[in-house]
Amino acid sequence: MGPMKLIGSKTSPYVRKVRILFAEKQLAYEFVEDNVWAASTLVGRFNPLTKVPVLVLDDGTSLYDSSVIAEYVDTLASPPWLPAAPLPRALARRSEALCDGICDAAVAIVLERKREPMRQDAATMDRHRAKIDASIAALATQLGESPWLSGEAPGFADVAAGAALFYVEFRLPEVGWRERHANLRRWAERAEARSAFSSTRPPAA
Ligand SMILES: N[C@@H](CCC(=O)N[C@@H](CS)C(=O)NCC(=O)O)C(=O)O
Repeated sequence: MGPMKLIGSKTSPYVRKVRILFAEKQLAYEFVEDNVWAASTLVGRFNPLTKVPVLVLDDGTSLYDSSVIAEYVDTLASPPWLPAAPLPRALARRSEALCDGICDAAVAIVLERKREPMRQDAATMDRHRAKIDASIAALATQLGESPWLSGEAPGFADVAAGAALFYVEFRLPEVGWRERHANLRRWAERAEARSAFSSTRPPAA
């Protein structure tokens, strides 16, 4: 049985969510780097949406998107990071949806900024920025004075938040969430002390 192959890039926050979970669970996989924006990308062979991450299993089955992959990976090694009870599980998935939404809004701004200045839509960028600010404020409220979003120990929500918040800091440093939310800054320091987070940092641009 060959190792699972994770196709993605080191800068994608959705890919990083899966990489953090793999590392926390100490599961082996092969990381296949692919630039989904390049004409030569092979991702379309595995995901008709041509988006990363894709997880290719040893029988050739491909899984996407990142939330499907994360839930699958979580089932491969105990203890589970997603709670089993219905409402805690739904709330952990909600945190993931919130964090993925932060990533979607941040990616949209990054892509808009790559367009010619004349073609950039300020109103659209403002809408995305407002979603990011409100969602990060919601994460700060959810965290409160707990060490982790998931409570006393890190869990699924923390993995998703790590991918989203550190991506925002990487691409949109002006958001300044560390300065605005002292509890998120302390959370970030805890997360960065874990090798699953520090070893998956995007390379300096
Ligand atoms: N909802 C998807 C989003 C994945 C996604 O948008 N990935 C970006 C990379 S950061 C991508 O592949 N974009 C290529 C495209 O949109 O054509 C997931 O969670 O996996």
